[in-house]
Amino acid sequence: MSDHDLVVRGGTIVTASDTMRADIGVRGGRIVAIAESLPASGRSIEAEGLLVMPGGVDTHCHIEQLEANGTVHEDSFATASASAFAGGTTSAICFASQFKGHPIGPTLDEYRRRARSAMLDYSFHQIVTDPTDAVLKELPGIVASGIRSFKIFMTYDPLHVDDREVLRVLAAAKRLGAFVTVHCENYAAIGFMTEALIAAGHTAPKYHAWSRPAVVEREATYRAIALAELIDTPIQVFHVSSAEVAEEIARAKARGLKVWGETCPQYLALTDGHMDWPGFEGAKFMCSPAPREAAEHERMWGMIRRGVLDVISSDHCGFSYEGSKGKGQNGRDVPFRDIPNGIPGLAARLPIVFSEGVSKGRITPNEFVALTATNPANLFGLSGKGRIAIGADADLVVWDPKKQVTLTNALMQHAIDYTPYEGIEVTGWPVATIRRGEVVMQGGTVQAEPGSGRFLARGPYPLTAPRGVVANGFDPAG
Ligand code: DUC
Ligand code: ZN
Ligand code: ZN
Repeated sequence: MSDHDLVVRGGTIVTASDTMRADIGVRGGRIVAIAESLPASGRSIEAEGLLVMPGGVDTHCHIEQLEANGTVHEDSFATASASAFAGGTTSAICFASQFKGHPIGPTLDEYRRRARSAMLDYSFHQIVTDPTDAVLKELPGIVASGIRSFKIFMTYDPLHVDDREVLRVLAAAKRLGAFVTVHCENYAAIGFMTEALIAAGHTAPKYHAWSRPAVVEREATYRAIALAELIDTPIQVFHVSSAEVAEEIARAKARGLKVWGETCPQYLALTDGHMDWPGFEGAKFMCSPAPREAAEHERMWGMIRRGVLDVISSDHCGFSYEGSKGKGQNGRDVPFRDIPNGIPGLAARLPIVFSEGVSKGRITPNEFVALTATNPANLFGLSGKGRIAIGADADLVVWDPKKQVTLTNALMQHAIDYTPYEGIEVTGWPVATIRRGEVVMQGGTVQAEPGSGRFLARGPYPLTAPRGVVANGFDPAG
């Protein structure tokens, strides 16, 4: 009888803390041996001259998300899984969104049903848009089912919560031991700017960025941090676009608050200039917060190196350029306000971060692993994910650090008809992806059974516990 189902042989293992030349033995979907040389048994993957890293963990993906206007994001759990594997990612946290005025339960059931076709391992962030008393009563059951994080939006019409509602969600999360992620942009300011721009005839996609400059994000980030401090609830600020926003997180961390910061490849590789492409093309790059000026990229890498931003997710979003569900769903002559926000990036995330980060000497390979796998797994309580250690899930990516690739939409293997990263040259590319010991991508060919992805139920974990510090010793969360 062979000892291992799979041996990854001869590679350079890179974890968040160590680099070593060793073989990895896998049995029953887990890592059971890490040794200088393992005997031949089961299937082998030859990794001589290649890096072997934890499979990517993408804790911010909009997959098959249901919109209030009745549309559904175009990437299904099956197609998004294929895209994830193509890019070296093996697990993701996506979103189950509440519709305002409705209970969470039935909609969450619908997400659970849709996710049954997943091939990657997944969990959900529960988006809370309407924290009424009745909805707050649903939250304990949701957390007990393993959904241990919420997302709140400080802007967007069908999703936005006001400050009092932010506090209600933060307090509920504290009571339940759940972690809160926040989309920080000032709703009223964006509304005001949008009206002013449109009144002045500024309707093209590029004015999306003008309607929400960094100050709008910085103000909301400051406010979210202050509200989280009031309740003593740890938060992660999602998709930080610029250093002046990250500076608010740095100040919070320096004061000992439990505040973490996420950024995304679009804030390291795209600019506001992309939204000025001719005609409707700029819509391909419209996301919120908006990509900033090119000079911001280097400042953001500085924030990453300082540890202010400790997770890089994709914020993958499924709107094609063409078609009735895509960027032009409301027509192509509409003002920027009526173009859906969000860009796809699940498959491009690791290649862009590796190329811009490691290949260009801005971060080490170990920092790359920390940012794209280990930190997100730890922060969201995905035990067994994001590391290479005995007993961990055998989620691995075998990586060619020298391979040069020009990104094309075909390489993304998603259901979206474009990639905003088309034509970008990267150095570093995944040659095989292994999910729980199964080779699910090799040489660009994805092979996995729809439904083989597992729901990752997340139990309590200490990292995101409150600090136990409240003003005047009075705990407003009860
Ligand atoms: N921003 C979000 O917050 N969510 C989805 C897409 C986007 O651009
Ligand atoms: Zn967001
Ligand atoms: Zn998002």
